[in-house]
Amino acid sequence: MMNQIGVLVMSYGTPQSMEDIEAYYTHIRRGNKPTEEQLSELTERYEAIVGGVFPLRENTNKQVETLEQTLKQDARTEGTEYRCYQGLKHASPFIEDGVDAMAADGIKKAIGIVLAPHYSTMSVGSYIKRAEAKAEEHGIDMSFIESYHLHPKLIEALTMRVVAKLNDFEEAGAIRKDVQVLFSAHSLPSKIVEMGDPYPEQLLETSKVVAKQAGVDRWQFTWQSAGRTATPWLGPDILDTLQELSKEEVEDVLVAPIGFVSDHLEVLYDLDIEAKAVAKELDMRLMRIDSLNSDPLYMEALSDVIIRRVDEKW
Ligand code: FEC
Repeated sequence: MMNQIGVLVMSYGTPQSMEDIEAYYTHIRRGNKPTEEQLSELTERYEAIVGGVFPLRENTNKQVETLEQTLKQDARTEGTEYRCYQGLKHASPFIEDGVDAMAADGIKKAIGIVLAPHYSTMSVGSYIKRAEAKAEEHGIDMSFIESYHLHPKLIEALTMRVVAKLNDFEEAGAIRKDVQVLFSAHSLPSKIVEMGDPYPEQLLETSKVVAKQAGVDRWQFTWQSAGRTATPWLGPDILDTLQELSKEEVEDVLVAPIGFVSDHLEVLYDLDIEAKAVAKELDMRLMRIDSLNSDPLYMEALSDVIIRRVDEKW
């Protein structure tokens, strides 16, 4: 029998339908139901993005499919069958379902990877913990990719997107060097810093390298999408950053949400609707780089880290 490697591709997850939003939100809140007000606020955000559909589901499906094809096409995988399985953090198929599916197919060796390039104990770390526990139950030998935030192909894909939008700014009459580039990622509770979490540093590393390769001098990192809880979250938030930039009379802003790899609520609502509205009020022009989704370079970055890990381990 051909050598088989299972690849558990993990992603955040999104509801299947409008009726599923409550269960999804309850899962995010670790079993605590949202209030009516919280639920309708989230429902309205989904309605606002693309009329109540959930783009993350289709994007994740496509990423998993394309990654499997990319692995198959790589000459280094000849003689080994790579099979990709999906495991979502907050929706079905859950991470545990993905590991069960690998076990049902007789997979004995597997790699776990998250569709988020930067490591945090609260994000990628928690995906890994759940997959690890389930793999142990099934006796699957599993190795995890913790981060890939400086992979040259990821950097190239992001750089190309920054350059493309700077070109658009120029065509629209802006002065290229005056465009302020904002790299952004999902905020997390600020206690992660005291815990020595690598998340903020890794995000800065990606930002620095992309800025350098795209020839951008005028940039800064800012957080977005912080939770609405009483605990402090990492800042500054992008909406405050826009206010500050307006005081400095910045007119053109390019947002590069490097912590995300798909079109979904945090990009399509928090940036394209909320941040754009604030920018408009401040008389600023705001554009956003295109999301990676199933970009071939991104898929090659993922397949490269997976193949290398398999070679190292087995
Ligand atoms: O399009 C969609 O349906 C899903 C979009 C979505 C992505 C995403 C990614 C990340 N999150 C991260 C951290 C937190 C923390 C909390 C939290 C809460 C929410 C809520 C929604 C939501 N997140 Fe999310 N996140 C997405 C959506 N997230 C909806 C609940 C309502 C709200 O607060 O807005 C707070 C709860 C908790 O303590 O767990 C923390 C991080 C990422 C990026 C890495 C990754 O993809 O895993 C970090 C996409």
